[in-house]
Amino acid sequence: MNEKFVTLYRHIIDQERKYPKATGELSDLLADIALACKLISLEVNRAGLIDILGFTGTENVHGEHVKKLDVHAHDTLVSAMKASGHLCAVASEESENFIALDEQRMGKRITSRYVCHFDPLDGSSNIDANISIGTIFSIYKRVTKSGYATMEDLLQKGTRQVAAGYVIYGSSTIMVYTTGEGVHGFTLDPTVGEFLLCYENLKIKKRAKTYSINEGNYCKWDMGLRKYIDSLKEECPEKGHPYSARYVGSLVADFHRNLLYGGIFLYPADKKNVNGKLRLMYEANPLAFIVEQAGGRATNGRDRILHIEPKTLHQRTPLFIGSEEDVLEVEKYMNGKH
Ligand code: AHM
Ligand code: MG
Repeated sequence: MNEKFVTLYRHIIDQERKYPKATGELSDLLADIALACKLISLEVNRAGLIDILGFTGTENVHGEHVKKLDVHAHDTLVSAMKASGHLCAVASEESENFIALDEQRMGKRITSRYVCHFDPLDGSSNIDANISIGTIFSIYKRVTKSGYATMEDLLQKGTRQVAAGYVIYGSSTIMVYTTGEGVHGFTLDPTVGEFLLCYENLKIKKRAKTYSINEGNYCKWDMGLRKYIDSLKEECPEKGHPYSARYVGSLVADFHRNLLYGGIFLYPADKKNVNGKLRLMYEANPLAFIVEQAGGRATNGRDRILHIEPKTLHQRTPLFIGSEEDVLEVEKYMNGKH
């Protein structure tokens, strides 16, 4: 059998065996997230049929309530996490407050050791255009010892993540995850319903030739960033300029492409969004953990993303993420050192 014929679950268990004291809870939790994402993937694939099959407004032909896909993804993840019993709280981009999960399961009192943050369906403005979208997740150990989770459990620095990953619903469904032991990717085989290993120990190029940014916001950026983007478009063979521009508008898709081919993704602060647009806990932290594990870099233009002390669940941050040398270069421009 091909040595790469490894299922996601087998891979997670093999990683866990490196730690004799591991309880298996994190492995189960990752498997439960993968299951929820398979269900979301099915629904994403059916999304284009909604009109054809006669759904009207918020009801289908049977008079059943039809949920918007992002709400459906949120509900699926929360239900799966409740059933898993390994989380004491879930925070989601789709919900204003975190959801504390009951510690009572099957008549027994349990102490769940983890909390999880989700962006249930990233790139939601692309759903109706059949463009890649995804789910992003980030797992921390709880800080409090028992009972219901508190905000202290949810608001931890990115360096404290024990696992993070994303699932991209594209031409195939792919899950990428890290537990701090490298970055690994798996493609969903829909015939058997299993995620199969396709990338082991992914590493991002140190420098690349691709940049991803919403350039329509150019007039709202500060001068340093404008100069940096201008420089990428000038002819300069020593630096490999001009770069290519690639922007899907789904962070998870832009990030995934840059992870595989190399590149830099930028969502800066601007005159309108003074703290940027993207969310620290749901988007920036998990992808920063992954990119660093792959040998890349993630900052807010000044500081490492993983070092930011979160103050609120839905806090935003500027994000510069991808190939290390490219991110270092934009930081020089941003800080007037170029
Ligand atoms: P979402 O989580 O509501 O989908 O919003 C985040 C998305 C990212 O996926 C993407 O990188 C960004 O917003 C695109 O923003 P813009 O349309 O301003 O370029
Ligand atoms: Mg998002």
